Amino acid sequence: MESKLTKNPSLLAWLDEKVELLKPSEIVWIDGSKEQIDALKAEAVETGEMIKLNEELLPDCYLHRTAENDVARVEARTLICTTKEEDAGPTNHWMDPTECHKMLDEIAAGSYQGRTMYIIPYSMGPVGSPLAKIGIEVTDSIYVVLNMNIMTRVGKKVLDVLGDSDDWVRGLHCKCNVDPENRWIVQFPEENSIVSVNSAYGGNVLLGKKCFALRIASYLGKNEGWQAEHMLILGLQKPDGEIKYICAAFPSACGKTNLAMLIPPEGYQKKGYKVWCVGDDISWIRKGKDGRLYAINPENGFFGVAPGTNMKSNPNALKSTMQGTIFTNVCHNLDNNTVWWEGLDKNPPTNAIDWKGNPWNGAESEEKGAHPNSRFTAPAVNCPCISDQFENPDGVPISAFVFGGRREKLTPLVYQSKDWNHGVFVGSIMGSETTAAATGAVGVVRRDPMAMLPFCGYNMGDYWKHWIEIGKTLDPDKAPKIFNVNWFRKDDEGNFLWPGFGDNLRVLDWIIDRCDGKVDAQETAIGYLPYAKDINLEGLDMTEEELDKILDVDKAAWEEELAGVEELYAKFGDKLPQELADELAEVKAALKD
Ligand code: SAT
Ligand code: MN
Repeated sequence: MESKLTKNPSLLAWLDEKVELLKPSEIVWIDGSKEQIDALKAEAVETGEMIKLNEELLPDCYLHRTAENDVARVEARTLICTTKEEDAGPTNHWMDPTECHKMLDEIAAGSYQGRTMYIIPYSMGPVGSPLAKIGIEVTDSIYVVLNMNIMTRVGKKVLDVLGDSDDWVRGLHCKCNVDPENRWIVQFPEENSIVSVNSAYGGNVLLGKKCFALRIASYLGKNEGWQAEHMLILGLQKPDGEIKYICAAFPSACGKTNLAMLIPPEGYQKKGYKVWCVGDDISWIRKGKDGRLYAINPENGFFGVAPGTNMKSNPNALKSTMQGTIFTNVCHNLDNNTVWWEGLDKNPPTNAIDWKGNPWNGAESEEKGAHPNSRFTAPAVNCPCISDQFENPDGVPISAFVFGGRREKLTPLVYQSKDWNHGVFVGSIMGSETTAAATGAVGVVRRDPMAMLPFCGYNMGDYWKHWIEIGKTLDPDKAPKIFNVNWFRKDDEGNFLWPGFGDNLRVLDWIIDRCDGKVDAQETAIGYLPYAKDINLEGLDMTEEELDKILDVDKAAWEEELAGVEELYAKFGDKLPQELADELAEVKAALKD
């Protein structure tokens, strides 16, 4: 017999409905105890769902492989179901909620037969924090339970905080038979609910992450006067010991995790610079009593891209994966029962199993050992540079918002917006070359406003309006300054023009100096750009002239870019805030000067 962990009436009624629909053979409440989690790990190993890795080299670490057709988020099958189609907006896929429930019920009906229903109570944000929110995920996958246990705060303590309230996000996941033709990831913002069927891949099934913490939360934030953003949070400690916090938005697989855990270049380290990681993917942001904006990271772990992570690119991330981590779709080194991925080191294993489960010899194979979107799920506490503010229920005060994308040409290394509304414009025109984090073509430029295109739970026109409204409530002296960065500029031969990684600190340093009013900048048509002399190049094999090449504004190319922005804006009709239309007109006029 299941032992229920709560008497919450709305929760018990909802669960009764789900049991009726899904017909599980067994029901297990996740209480968050170590004994229960350990037993589930053992069970997953026994059934082959996870492989236990070398206990000495990677204690408490596991490997999991998803189905070959189930390795990334599926945006075309991700729906926002609002009563009115217009409320989902032109950049989301929409279906009528009643119709969609009917379709999903038919897919889910009876799908738990012979399986266990796991009930996961979880908190996004420190348990009990005024900025936190509670969700319940029902799933038939142990892998989901174990990942949620890393990515969120899970267990009985969450139900104790919830009490009898019905303010919680309903999340249903049914693995079914991972049929791509019947795969749907559906948000019902008006019902505070999420349904995900026929997938077992991270972003589609760890419902606390993109589905709740971005899509549902962005909608809640609009109604409740706060913001859910696809942003990392880092603290930059200056030599005097003061720490300034930055939130930065980049599309998936553009280096948010690397930036959030950055190790300063040697010269900077010697001076006493340090970077502290508060979060690597999502920020929940709200105005504090002192009138400044405060952010928390609602997550409790990192769901990071494995390929390219190494001791040079991100030693802190790599160290975070050394225990208590679940690896998904990486390569299995049979010689020592550890894991490997492209870009980990130059010694691919020769006696290995690739992400598809086939024998693999890294010395000979043309195929990749790990999937390009293979991931590690690592506990945040493992991170050597985790901020001491990570558990602060009130969050950290934000000095700067930074937007950015992956652009080989055009966008300069860094520029600052002229004011808040212009900053909202800068975020809204973000474009980035696509990556393996979502299914579809890789490497084509798509507009991805605020890196929220796949994650905004309502009409993006209204979302921009919300940004503008937030700005109106802020004293300009207290509002974060807004910037745009691009680490990915290349020359015509395809070589990167900026070293990136730890050297990005040089740019963050300029950003904080701008926030503190300590450094001048040149006014251009697109915003304030640094003078090359003000970016510290000490210790870099780079001249000011070379730097100048990525601190340029090619007016003709920008006019072309803005034509693409106009196309995007046109989709929103009268939902486009007048403020953004005005900003666009102003930049266009300035480019003509
Ligand atoms: O798979 S996730 O959506 O969680 C990761 C990402 O795409 O950023
Ligand atoms: Mn992300």
